[in-house]
Amino acid sequence: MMKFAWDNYKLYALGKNELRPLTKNGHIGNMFGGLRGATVVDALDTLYIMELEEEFQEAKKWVEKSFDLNVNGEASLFEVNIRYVGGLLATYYLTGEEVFKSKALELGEKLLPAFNTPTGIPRGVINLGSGMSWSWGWASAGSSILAEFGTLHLEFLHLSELSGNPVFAEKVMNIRKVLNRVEKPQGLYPNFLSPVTGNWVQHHVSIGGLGDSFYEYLIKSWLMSDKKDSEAKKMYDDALEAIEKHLVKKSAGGLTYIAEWRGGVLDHKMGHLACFSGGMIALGAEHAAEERKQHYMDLAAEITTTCHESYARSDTKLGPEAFRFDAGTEAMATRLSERYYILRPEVVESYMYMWRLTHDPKYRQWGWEVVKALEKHCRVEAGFSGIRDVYTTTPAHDNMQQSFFLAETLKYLYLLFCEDDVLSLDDWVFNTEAHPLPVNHTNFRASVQQ
Ligand code: DMJ
Repeated sequence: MMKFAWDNYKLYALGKNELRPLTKNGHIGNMFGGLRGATVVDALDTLYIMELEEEFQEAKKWVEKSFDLNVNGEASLFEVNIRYVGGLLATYYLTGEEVFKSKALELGEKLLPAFNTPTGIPRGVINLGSGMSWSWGWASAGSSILAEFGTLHLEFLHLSELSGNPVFAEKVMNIRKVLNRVEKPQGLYPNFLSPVTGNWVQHHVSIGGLGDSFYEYLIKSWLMSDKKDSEAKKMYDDALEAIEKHLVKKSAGGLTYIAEWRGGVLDHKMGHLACFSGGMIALGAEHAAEERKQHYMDLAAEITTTCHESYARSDTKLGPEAFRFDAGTEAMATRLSERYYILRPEVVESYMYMWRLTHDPKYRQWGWEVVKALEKHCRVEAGFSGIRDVYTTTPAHDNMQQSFFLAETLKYLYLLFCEDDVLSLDDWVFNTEAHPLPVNHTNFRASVQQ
């Protein structure tokens, strides 16, 4: 599947950001500020891990010869960080090849002006040429988004480690300081924060979109520091406790889910994005206090089962963008606009963690069901495509092979069927785009002591 996805990207779209597999051309989009080759950079480590050597060399050659960082355009700080910086760092650590390190550092420097705000909380959009930055037009009152400014920590610590320049670590440690200072309603972290005042702008809390990877990076920061960054661990433990108290619910049919919270009122909906949380909670459970371990492992398994149900209850056996638990509905989309599947990884990500941490064979079976469904409904003549409605067996295709399909979905599926020592969870943490970063078994210099 990886070879097919890559070969078609290479044939029809090399150097563009994504492949359009129906029209057999490339897509550029507006997330990466003039940067190109998002699929190349996102795919590098997956090709390498899968030992697709020829294909890895093709991708590497593109990075060496054609990857231009002197661009001028509006980029999402978050997306550039998780896909490009994360992809380059991971490939450097896997291969030791300097080109990936130097590109990561050069790109990291270009992201720094986004932090020039009164609080140091970065804005979401940055012009990679001029360094000007601003907030997303859709984010209320010029706010910054929790999942965006809260998903820089892992990559930025490695940028400091590799460059010897503490500035990257200082930027993300300051974000943590601001978050520690601000009052949390019921211990929860709302999704919108003002980069000017450092106060919340709205009280919407979600472990899905807009919040998700902030929580993921807390537990992974602790793991990546070889369990030295106890502040991150405490923030994770406290946040999870508040989430469990206020957001975790059981449906009439017995399915455990994590609702969204709007100023105290619950929205009984789970996004596909929220399905990463089964894996995250399992990863944290391993290191929880003895008396809480089993409790968190059970919670992780229940959430993963719910996400599996969202797949199993569809005609394609792929899950919708969001599913609900209201008016008699259980784990199904109720709105037409939520029935699509864009090759997202979160459900197989949780299967991979659950498999590694429990070795219950059902997770491999569930992963195999996804493989079969992808082959049946998403494989088209020239690549893999998202589908517009998971509840019909003849779905229309969206004509987009997302770069995260190669970075994450196929990588997690591959790891689900590998031995545990392939990228062992003791030695690597995966950034939120599934790019593996090494655990620092020696010591992170600047970061943790500050
Ligand atoms: C990916 O880019 C990352 O996993 C991110 O954290 C959330 N969205 C996509 C995949 O769904």
